[in-house]
Amino acid sequence: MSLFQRLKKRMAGEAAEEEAKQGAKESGENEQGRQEERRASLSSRFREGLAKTRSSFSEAMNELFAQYREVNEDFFEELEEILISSDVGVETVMEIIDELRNESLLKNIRTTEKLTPLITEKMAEKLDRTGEDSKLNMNPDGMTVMLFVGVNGVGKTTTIGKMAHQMKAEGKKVVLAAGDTFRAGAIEQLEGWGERAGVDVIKQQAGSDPAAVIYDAIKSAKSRQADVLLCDTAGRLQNKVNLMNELAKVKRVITREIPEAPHEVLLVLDATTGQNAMSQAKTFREATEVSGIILTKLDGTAKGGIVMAIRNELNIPVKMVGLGEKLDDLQPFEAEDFVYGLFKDMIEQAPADAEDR
Ligand SMILES: Nc1nc2c(ncn2[C@@H]2O[C@H](COP(=O)(O)OP(=O)(O)OP(=O)(O)O)[C@@H](O)[C@H]2O)c(=O)[nH]1
Ligand SMILES: [Mg+2]
Repeated sequence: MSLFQRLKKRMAGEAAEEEAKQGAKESGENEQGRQEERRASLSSRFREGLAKTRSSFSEAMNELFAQYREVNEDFFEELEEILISSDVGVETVMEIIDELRNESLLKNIRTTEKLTPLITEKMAEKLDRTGEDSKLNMNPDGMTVMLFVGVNGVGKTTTIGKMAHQMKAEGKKVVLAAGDTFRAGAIEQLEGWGERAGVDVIKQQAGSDPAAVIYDAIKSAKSRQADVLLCDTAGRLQNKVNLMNELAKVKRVITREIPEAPHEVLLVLDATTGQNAMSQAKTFREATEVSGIILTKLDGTAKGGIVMAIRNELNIPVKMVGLGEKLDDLQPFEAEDFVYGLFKDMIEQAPADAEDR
């Protein structure tokens, strides 16, 4: 089944799910009803989080499709512009447009209407190109250590709070390490998240050596038999050599204590910074081994296309996305969910025969 058909099915399925949910409510809230409700609320959160991107994207696409009924060179040029202005990334856009051009010739697609499924499929393909696993790497026997890195204000501490909440809900014992000893108020901020999530925070006083804090945290977390240790770090500018060296030191300390750790080095990027996020990723990748990206504030941008640039041009998996400021606004990244969130309106409007292309 093509992706487009799957997405259309899903849309019908969700309508049915909504009905089932209603039914379950009326028949007195059984367990199945509650599960369905939870699933529906997760996927609707993804859709809500992408609302800004979707509305500006669909608006531009609707205008484009209204203007062009026939597939021609001008159409491709304008499509190219829309994608670039959604921050999809020039390299990725070029690939998409070239492939669309070739395939529309090959498949003899002449009307823009019939091109919609191909566009959604191309975009999903770019998101899924490496087929990479977006699952977090967990230590199967023993404590998992995750290190969070990134520039100032991208959402490292907030993401740690959200993740602690989720992991605790899954029944894991989580401990947080207050490795940002640099910024005023950073330790208290992490403690606040610790309280909200109901997990312990290991700290030292402000200004102490972050490597020492992390060392201490590993010992304490081990003795508490924690399943997961999430380590906060100070936001660092890409060009501050000292801070970058400090990060390398923190990582060495972790590896000395647990040879296969850190199990994840998660680079947190702010989606609202667009192409700047790309250059941050490149610099961090040079300074330290980044195992995954967490893209925050997707809810705050109309240029969610940045996910595609990151996925397609960096070769680092996007493991999770932040869709808001609340505890449960962190979601695993699923290419299909993303494309669905982005194209919902267009899929709805696509002609019925577009799906059996
Ligand atoms: N809308 C939205 N806001 C977010 C998201 N994630 C984080 N934020 C907000 O971004 C701001 C910065 O978040 P922090 O977690 O303090 O960022 P940080 O990377 O730890 O910053 P430093 O410690 O200064 O380096 C806060 O106001 C958060 O509420 C998100 O997914 N969506
Ligand atoms: Mg912080």
